[in-house]
Amino acid sequence: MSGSRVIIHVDLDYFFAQCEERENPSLRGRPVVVCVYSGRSEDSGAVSTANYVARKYGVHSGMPIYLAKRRLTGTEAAFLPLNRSLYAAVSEAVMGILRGYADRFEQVSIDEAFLDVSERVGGNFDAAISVGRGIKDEILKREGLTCSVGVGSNKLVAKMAAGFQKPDGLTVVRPEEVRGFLSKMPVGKLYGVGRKTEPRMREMGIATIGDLAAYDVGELVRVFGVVLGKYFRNAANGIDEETVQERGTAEQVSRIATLKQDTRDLDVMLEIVYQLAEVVHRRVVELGRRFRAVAIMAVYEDLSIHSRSKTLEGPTDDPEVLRRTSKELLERLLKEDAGLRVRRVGVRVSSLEERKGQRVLTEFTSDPR
Ligand code: TTP
Ligand code: MG
Ligand code: MG
Repeated sequence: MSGSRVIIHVDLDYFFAQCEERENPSLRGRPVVVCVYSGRSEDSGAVSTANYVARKYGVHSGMPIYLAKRRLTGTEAAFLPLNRSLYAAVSEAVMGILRGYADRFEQVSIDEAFLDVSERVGGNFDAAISVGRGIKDEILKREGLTCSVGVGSNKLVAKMAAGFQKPDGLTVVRPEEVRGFLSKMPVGKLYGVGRKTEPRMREMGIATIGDLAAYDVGELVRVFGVVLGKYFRNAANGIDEETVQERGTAEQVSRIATLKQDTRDLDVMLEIVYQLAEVVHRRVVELGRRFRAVAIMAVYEDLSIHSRSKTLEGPTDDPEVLRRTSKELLERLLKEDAGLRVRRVGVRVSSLEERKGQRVLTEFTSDPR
């Protein structure tokens, strides 16, 4: 393996609406809004997605349908119900194409995926650009769809690059360009900074990703906790070690963090454990899996390592079960251990199983992994 990893992120443009345009070319050029009707009254429900013509009128995912209608008054807009089986079939075809371009492949949602191409391009970004072009051409030719592609040295940068120019974009961020690329963007654009976190950061005087990168890490940890604080710090600096992980192949997911001081205080430890549990949970959901076993581990002041684990009655992806079980295991460990202070704590889930069913409407949380 040569030095730098090369990761490609692909995200289809206005995916559901583009599928509809493809099936019905008379929609092209008109505002197209795909709706999730709640059924309560004629226009109740939310916008699933809209094409870029409709977006010019201020229509976007999540918006109430009546509001989208109001904004599109006087236009030739089409409002369409979801056609899930169409989107699922198109998604499957596209993912099949993408898989052929990757050394390692990870589908993250119905319309996006990461491709690790490090080996096939030998670490060369110019070669990766050709791969990106090849992907765009083939998806257009075979499926009649446009997508946006990002190339970067890790998943975070590749994803941000793909979002930089949409629709039909191809953006490359070389390792030496990462800082410049990120630093002037508003902090809300950073992957993981969601609707709750952004205003909080703005209050702290953090307006851009560059501001966040330069912010005192101790203060970030104090405000957001050690797990998120460090994540924000790294992400803002374009650092991300997360590997491209084939869905269905992960055996376990774990996260570990160092406590501010060695301690045996349950509450102090739980605060960190809950943060770790949240990050682990997100990752499991991202991988499309459920877990059957949970473990807690602790590294003590003498550097000995001990853990406690539990097998659940059945597979689950319930975050509350993970929290509750983690707490129970930590309490048990502290009761049974040698009484030394704890330096690091970790949370692990294993016995992962494929999660069946729809991810479409649940995968859109905007806060961190
Ligand atoms: P996205 O990739 O987030 O959005 P998009 O493909 O519609 O538009 P973009 O060009 O910006 O990528 O989501 C993929 C599909 O998931 C989208 O077409 C519809 C669905 N979706 C929802 O149903 N609800 C939502 O809130 C979002 C964001 C997406
Ligand atoms: Mg998309
Ligand atoms: Mg997407």
